Amino acid sequence: MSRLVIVSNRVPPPRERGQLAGGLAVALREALAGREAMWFGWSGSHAHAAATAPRQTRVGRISFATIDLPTADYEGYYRGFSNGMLWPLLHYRLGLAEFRREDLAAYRRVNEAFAAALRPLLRPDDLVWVQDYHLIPLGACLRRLGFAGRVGFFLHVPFPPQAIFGALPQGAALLADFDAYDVLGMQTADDAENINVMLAEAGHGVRAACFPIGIDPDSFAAEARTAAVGPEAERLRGSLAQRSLILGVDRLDYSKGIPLRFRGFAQLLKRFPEHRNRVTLLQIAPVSRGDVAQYRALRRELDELAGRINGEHAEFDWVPLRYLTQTVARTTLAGFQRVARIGLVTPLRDGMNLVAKEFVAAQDPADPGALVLSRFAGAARALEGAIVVNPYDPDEIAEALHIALTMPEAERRQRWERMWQAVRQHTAATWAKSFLAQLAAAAAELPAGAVQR
Ligand code: ADQ
Repeated sequence: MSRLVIVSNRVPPPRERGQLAGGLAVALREALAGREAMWFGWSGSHAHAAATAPRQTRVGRISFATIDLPTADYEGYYRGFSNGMLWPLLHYRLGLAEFRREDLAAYRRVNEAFAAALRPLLRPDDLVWVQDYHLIPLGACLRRLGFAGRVGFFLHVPFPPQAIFGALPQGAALLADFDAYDVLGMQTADDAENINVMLAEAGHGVRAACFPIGIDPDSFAAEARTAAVGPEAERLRGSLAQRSLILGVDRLDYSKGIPLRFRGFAQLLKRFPEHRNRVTLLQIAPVSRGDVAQYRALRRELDELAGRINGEHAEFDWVPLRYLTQTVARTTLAGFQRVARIGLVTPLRDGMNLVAKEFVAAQDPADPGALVLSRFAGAARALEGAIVVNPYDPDEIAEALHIALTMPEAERRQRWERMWQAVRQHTAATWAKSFLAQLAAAAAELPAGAVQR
């Protein structure tokens, strides 16, 4: 079997390498298991000079190779172009995007530096799998350095239509970079359609296909079962005093629609007063990218909004909205999701949204909670049993919460069953397996006897 080479902005930190945990690592766990693999990315440290040799460590059959980056390059590449420009653009939020030519230059420099450090480590029959929007030009950089093996790319976030992507300065060059990949993966059919129209119009040969990412449903369900009878879940249950729990779990990010979600909850309390003092919304949103201005503004907005909603609606024995910006351990969260009557997932735009799938996996099949889900999350495509809302309309969120709170048990069970089947159909393992099968097949298409590119 060919060696698998994963490239992502960050690699798992040393303490997590023995037992891979956390987002991408969980998704890749099965793909990495049982084969030789290398994971390449930024070390998390800054360097003074541009070119540093990669540092390599090995844990079992996986080797981790990391490079340091000069502070200024990293700022322009990560905070500037990746998160200040591409993230809002790819989430349809042009008004929040900030373009600077020097950021784009740093983005290209860092991609070149990644390629230069990675190239000598590659073998001709490796399967190289590049992850996400930070590294779009990497494939083309590797080709320029003479790498002719198989390289695939997966975009974890949405891909917008031409009318939005077209606003990106020098966007044609970035679009052309996709052409270096043998396999191009998107989360949903809509994303694939959006990019394919543009690729075709620009005369590029590559086409994107859809590989919806998932979770490891059985292990998440088991974790939730255990955690739901653990001390934290017991404390949470005790504090609710029989009230129904509505749960929101997100990174503190403007794509997640948290302010409108809070307004939707406030509308519920206004328009459906029978739920007053009978529900609690717990929103867990650890600060992320706190050094980017738009994220600091979001935090201020939420602090104010939460204070206002509680000031207006709280009673002396009831605080309707509990809002935490600290991190909560993953296991504890799984338990909380099982305690919740409603999972409230209302991103304005989201590649997939794994929290929605985790909520489904965490439920008690005998008495499951209901999921209120934005139609603009990739997950809405698969989770047909969810109560789907337009997250821009707080009144619609309020109505969906009311429906969920009053839904008969039989309907909850029937909806949950459909969602559970979907969560088990598209898992982290099937995602990685189907992508890698296509990438491996890219070489098989070469005519017999042909020299590998
Ligand atoms: P994210 O934007 O980070 O990921 P999401 O898919 O919801 O969004 O979450 C990824 C992981 O982070 C999940 O396992 C979730 O449990 C965890 N997480 C989220 N909020 C948390 C919190 N408050 N505390 C602890 N853990 C939390 C990007 C894209 C998504 C896409 C994923 C995977 O934006 O659309 O689903 O990549 O491709």
